[in-house]
Parts: sequence; structure tokens; C-alpha cells
Amino acid sequence: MKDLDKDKIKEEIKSNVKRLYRKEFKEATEKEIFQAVSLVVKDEIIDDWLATQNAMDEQDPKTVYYMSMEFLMGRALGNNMLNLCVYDEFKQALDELGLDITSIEDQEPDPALGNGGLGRLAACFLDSLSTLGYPAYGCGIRYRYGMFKQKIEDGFQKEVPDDWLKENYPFELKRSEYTYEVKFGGYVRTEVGKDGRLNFIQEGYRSVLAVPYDMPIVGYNNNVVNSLMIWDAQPKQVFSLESFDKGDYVKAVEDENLARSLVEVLYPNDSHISGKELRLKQQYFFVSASLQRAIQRFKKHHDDIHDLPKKVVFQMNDTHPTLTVPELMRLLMDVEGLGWDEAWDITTHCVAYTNHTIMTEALEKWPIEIFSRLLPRIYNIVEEINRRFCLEIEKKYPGDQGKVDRMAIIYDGQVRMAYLAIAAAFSVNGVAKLHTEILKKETLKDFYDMYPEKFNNKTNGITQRRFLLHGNPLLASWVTDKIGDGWITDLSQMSRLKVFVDDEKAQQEFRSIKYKNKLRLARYIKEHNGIEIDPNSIFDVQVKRLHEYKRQLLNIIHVMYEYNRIKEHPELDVIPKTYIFGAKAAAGYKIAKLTIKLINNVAAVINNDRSINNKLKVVFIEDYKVSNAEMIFAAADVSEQISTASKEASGTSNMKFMMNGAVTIGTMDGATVEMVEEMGRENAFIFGMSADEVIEHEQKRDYNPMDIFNQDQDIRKVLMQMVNGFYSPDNSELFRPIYNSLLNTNETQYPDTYFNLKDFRSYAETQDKLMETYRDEKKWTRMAMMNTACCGKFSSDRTIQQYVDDIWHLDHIHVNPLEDDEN
Ligand code: 26W
Repeated sequence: MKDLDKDKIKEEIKSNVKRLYRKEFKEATEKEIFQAVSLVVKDEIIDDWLATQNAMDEQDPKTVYYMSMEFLMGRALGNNMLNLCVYDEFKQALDELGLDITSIEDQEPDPALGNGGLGRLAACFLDSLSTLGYPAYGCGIRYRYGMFKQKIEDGFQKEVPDDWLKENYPFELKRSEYTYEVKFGGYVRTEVGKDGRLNFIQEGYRSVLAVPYDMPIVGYNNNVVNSLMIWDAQPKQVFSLESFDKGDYVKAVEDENLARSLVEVLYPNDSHISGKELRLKQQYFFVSASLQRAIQRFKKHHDDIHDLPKKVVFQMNDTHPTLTVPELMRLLMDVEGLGWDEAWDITTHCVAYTNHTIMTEALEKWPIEIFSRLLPRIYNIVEEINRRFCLEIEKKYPGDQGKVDRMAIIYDGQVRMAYLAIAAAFSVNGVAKLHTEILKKETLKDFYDMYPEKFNNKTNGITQRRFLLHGNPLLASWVTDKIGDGWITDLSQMSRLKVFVDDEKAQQEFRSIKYKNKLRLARYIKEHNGIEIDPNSIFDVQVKRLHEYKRQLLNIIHVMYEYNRIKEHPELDVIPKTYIFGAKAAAGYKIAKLTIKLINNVAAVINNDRSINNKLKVVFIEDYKVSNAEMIFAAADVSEQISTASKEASGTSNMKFMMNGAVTIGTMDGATVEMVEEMGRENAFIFGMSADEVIEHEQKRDYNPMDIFNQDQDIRKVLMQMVNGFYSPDNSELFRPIYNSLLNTNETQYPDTYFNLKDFRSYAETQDKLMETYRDEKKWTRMAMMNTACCGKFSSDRTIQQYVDDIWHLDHIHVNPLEDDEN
């Protein structure tokens, strides 16, 4: 489709090097060449981007605005080349210039404007929206510093700022023409207008300018390029002596500080709410700016604002963008001049909400003191929404004050954001079947009883274009060899691989690809961690954010147990195993950070014990992020999905492993349940309590880990080693807090909240079974191949199609490539 051949590419790269750096090509550094290559790719994108814009103007399709505090995009260069279908041409061109395409890709900073699952899901969704040809904007924040870089020093996590914009980032475009003002604080004055209506006027406020940067979201081979708009903040006027003269000195400095601090940093926390005022400011900032741009776009083609729901839908990615509700109300009433009922009718037909967690610590609540001071007019509106909502509850459940208290949006001095979102949204969805059922039956039961029609499930998915086509080129071309390349845009075709799972030759090919990917990861680990690992050992991998509920602790306790066993029984015939961890802990999450230290200390002891003959190795990969994740999934034999059942809303790394032919050891939690449904339980290693059992124990409060500790000598030994200096000779008390979290009853918290000890035996037995299965090469390869063959359901293309069918009802856009003479 492109008239770019490798010779033209070479020419353009060289000329860009000259243009950008006034250098001959041979003198350029890899960084400079990365910029030059990116510029060629960007030029390719621009025409399609424009054409998509034109198509949207002409066809005026219904458009989704995906509102999210986080977009964990990962690197763009390789992905863009692939989606433009020019990757091979670039690879050849660079080859002929004496360069390796992956080392050029490695020069790109990893745009990490997100924490984990929720942010990465948003990025996968954008890729699918463009590929399926649906009009969409991602709306977020252009954090100056994204997710911190993780350094491991003496086994401890150290957070280092992620200065991703230090050098010019090639895949963004500043759009100053879409600058909007966003106001904070002050007070609201009312005034009766000429028409007799009450007008609300905010005065004495601080304000900033929101300036968007657009990033292109390239669809696969279809000329569609949507935009991710991420907002930067600028002061209205830069501090000047002039304003000092006018007596505005303090205001000018304050505005400047506000703008600077607003988008400074992503909150690196995805488990506990921080309740920080600045975070609420960030939320309002990007919501207000995005809505203003959306409404301005709408009004370009429409006179009647009542038609907004026909053309626009806002999807709120968790509660973080819930201010979309009152801000849309404000814009419709205070700016567009509508009355309450009309505004509410429009708003409730435009907003939808996705829930991503049942963990109560993560459910956002804002103290009304902060909320009303920072957003006085918005607070007014939320109060009125709450007043009307409580009346509605009373009407439905007369006399049931308990109901009203449980469901009120404003309660006990706080604004409950999830309840605000549900009261206004026309759709509320969970992210896996089990998760949605738990929302309906437990977490949000009152709301489900009141609005059953709002609730629906949308099981998460991932984009095969990044996590197979780009991340695992060997397996990708093997799949294409076997079944053609239709899977790239229709993952359900993967099921056609099933005919090969018993084919000896195919099995051998599959194994050899896995082996090569293991070599690639081993090289990376050697380079980045200085640890030598054996590609013939089983790669058992757990990579995800560090959380107690995800139970990295269960994993490392089991490693400690295995180590003891090998020491005690050197005659045991075990297959060498390499346990690989990768995880960032929120900077203030003490027990999570200590778990990282424990993993590293256990690694130090085990990896240096010559007596165990390399039967066991433990590696902690520093700075787990999208770019190294792609490589890790491709190399994994075993995928650890061991959360306490009911706690992991969906999980998405489970799907990435599955696609890449790793076999899961896991609990029946999140989307793992549906993976097992697709491939059959015989193709996974399932253990532990079910969600129902967990919930029952939680309700009865009848679990006492001390009983297990007292009875199980192996567990006892491992836990004693945690506090007798075995793994921390310089400070035997170092890991006491972890020990206490498992065993100590103090009044406020339940010991072993996440049932590590309860599930331990079942986990250990299942690990043994896994190792026995691995001995049977054919059986194992078949299982691994079945994983790849059954992953079809877990494409984000499928997920997005379901959002479109059931919630968004978007129109397709048809993009015709620009004619040459238009270029
Ligand atoms: C307020 C702080 C905060 C920040 C982020 C609380 C909670 C979050 C997110 C909801 C956490 C998150 O990333 N959840 C994950 O979302 C994924 C995508 O749906 C799911 O696959 C994971 O199971 C869920 O943990």
C-alpha cells in the first residue's frame, strides 16, 4: 500500500540525519538514527492521520472518548511500523545500513503514563479501536514524569524519575489551537440573568491553560489513525514584572506554580487511594479540558446540544475520570444554558463506567472539605445529584434509611466517586465474568438491585499486534506459516492451530521457538542483571505490579520451601527451574517493597549455593515495563496467576502468557476462569480456594493461619527462616513485618488476609504435578500449543467489538488514503 521501498527509506533516513543533526549518516549515534527513522515513520502516518480527520468531518460518526488517567502505551516506533505494514522494509533498509532494527527500537523511551493493568488496557483498546475502524479519542494527561524507573540497590527498590521527554519525543504533535482554560477554587456567585434564570459565576479562582498533545494511534493496515490527546498545563501568563506592577504578582506566581505542579507526575499507586489534593486537581484538569474539546468538536457539526448522545459517548476508565459527570452537567447548564432535567438527561445518556477492582482500599473517596474548596461549582452540582438520588432511593425503598446511607453519593464527609459514576452512567461494566458477578452479588449489590439493566460484563482482552506480532516475531511467523496471517486482525482464527498440537514436526518447531526466545531473555538478563540463567531450565514467571493480593509472597515462600527440600534431599531428581519475578511496588507500600527485598535476598542465597547444582535459580528483573514484558512473555514456560480468588478483577498478563504458549499455574480468579473455559482445565494447573470459598471465609472470619503454622512443619521452617537471619544475616528482624502479616493477630487486621498459608499446600502439590508433566515433552508441548491455539477470545478486538455493540454503538469510519496530489 505504501510507496516506501527500502531504498527510499534509506535515503530518507540519511537525509533526516543531515537535516536534524547536520551530520553524515556514518557519524550519527543510534539515538540520532532513532529520531531520523521515527521521522520517516511519522511522515508516513501524517497523511492517514489527516485523511482520518477528513473522514470524521465528512461522515460525522458517533465517537467514543475513552477517559483515562493512565495510558501505558509502550514504545511506538516498532508498533507503528508494523501497523503500517512497513516493518520488513525498514528492517531491510536498516540492515543494509549496518544497523539492527531492534537496537534502534531500543533507543525509544518507553512512554509509561500508567501504572499497570488499567493503563495497559487503555492502550490495547486504542489499538483495537483504530484497527477495527472506529472513531475514538483517548483522553489523558501528559505527565512530565511517568511511572518511575525501578533500580534495585542491595536488593531494595529505588525509584528514579522517568524523564521520558528529556529528548524530543517524535510521536506527538502539539495542538495549541485547542487550548482551554480550567478553573480551580474561588467561590460561586449567583446572579439572576436577563431571562430570569439563575447564573452561576465562579470568582476569585486560580486557573491554568490546558494544551493538548496528540499522539497518533495507527490501525493495522487500514489507513485509520485515531488520536490520543494528552493534556499539558501552562500558566495563563508567565510571571512578569508587568503583573507585579498591576498588583497581580502573587496570582501570577501561583498560577505558574499550579500549572507546573499539575502535570508533573503520575501517581505511582494502584492499590490505595492517596487522597492527595493534587490528584483531584489532575482529574478535574484533564476531564474539563477533554469535555471542552469534545463539545467544541460536536458543535462544529451540530446546532442542537440535545443531540450530543447521538454522537458522543464518554467511557470512564474506573472512577478516576468520574468528574466527567458533574463537569458535563456544568457545561450544559452554565455554558449551554440548559435546565437541570435536560442536562441530566443528556449526561446520563453520554457517560458509561468501567469498574476495575473490588478492593475497597482502591475505591476513590474524596473528603468534601477538599472537594468543595477546590471545585466549588462542581461540588454544588454533586450535592444536587446526591439530593435527587437519595430521593429516588427513598421512593423505591420507603423508610429504609440503611439503604440510603449505604448508597448515598455524599456520606460521612466524603464523596464516593464510584456511586456518583453509577448513579449517572447508563452502563456499568466489570472486566471479567467472575468480577462482574461479584460486583452484582457483593460489592455493588444495592446498585445492582436498583438498576439491574445498567450492569454488564466486558471481559478484557489484549492486542495480538503488540504481544505476538511485535513481541514474538518467531512465533508470529510460525503461526502465519501454519494458518495464514488472518489472525492479526481476527484472533479467533488461532483455533485452526489445534490440528497441529499432536503433530511431531510442529511440536518440535514450537519448542525450538520457545527455546530461542528463552535465549533472548537469558541474554537480556545477563546484560541487565548480570545473572547467568540456564535456557534449558523451566522459566517460571510472575510479572505484574507488586500487591499482597497478587501473592508474590506465596510464590517466594514456595521457592524457599523447594530450596529446603533440595537441600534435605540432594538425591531428588528435579528439573532445573528458574523463577523469574518482575514487579514495581508503590513507593509508599512498605510490605510490598519489603517483599521485593525478600525475593532478592532469597535469590542471593539460592543463586550462590553451589551445593544445589543449579537446580534452582531466582531472578528479579529490574524495571519491569511494557518493552521488556514483550520479551518476557515470549520466553515463559510457566505463567504464575496466583491471586487470592475473587481479588483479581481480570488480569491481562494471564492472556499475554497464554498467547505466547506459556502454561498457567493459577487460581480460579479473574479472566483465568474464562481462559480455562476456552482451553479445558487439563491444559492449565489450577489450585487453591475458589472465590466463593474465599468470600465465605471472609464473611465468617473463621480462618486462622496459626493452625496451619502449628501443623505444617515445612511451612513452619520457611517462616522461621524469614525471621532467624537465614535470608538476612545482617539483620534478622528485617523481614519480621512480613512474618507478622502472615501470623500476628492484631485487632485491626486479619492475619494472612490473602490466604497464603491456606493455599500453600495445594499450590506446592500443583507445582510438583507441573514438574512431572514437564518431563513428558510431548504432553507439555501439547499443553503449551493448546494455550496459543485457544487464546482467540482474549483479543482486545473482541472486547472492543462488544463495547461497540452493547454500549457505545459507534459508526465505522471509512478512510480513503489521500490522493498523491493532495499530499
Ligand atoms: C486510586 C488509586 C488506584 C489507581 C488505579 C486504584 C485503582 C487503580 C486500578 C483500578 C488498578 C488496576 O490497574 N486494576 C486492574 O485493571 C486491569 C484492567 O481491567 C485488570 O485486569 C486487573 O485485574 C486490575 O487489577
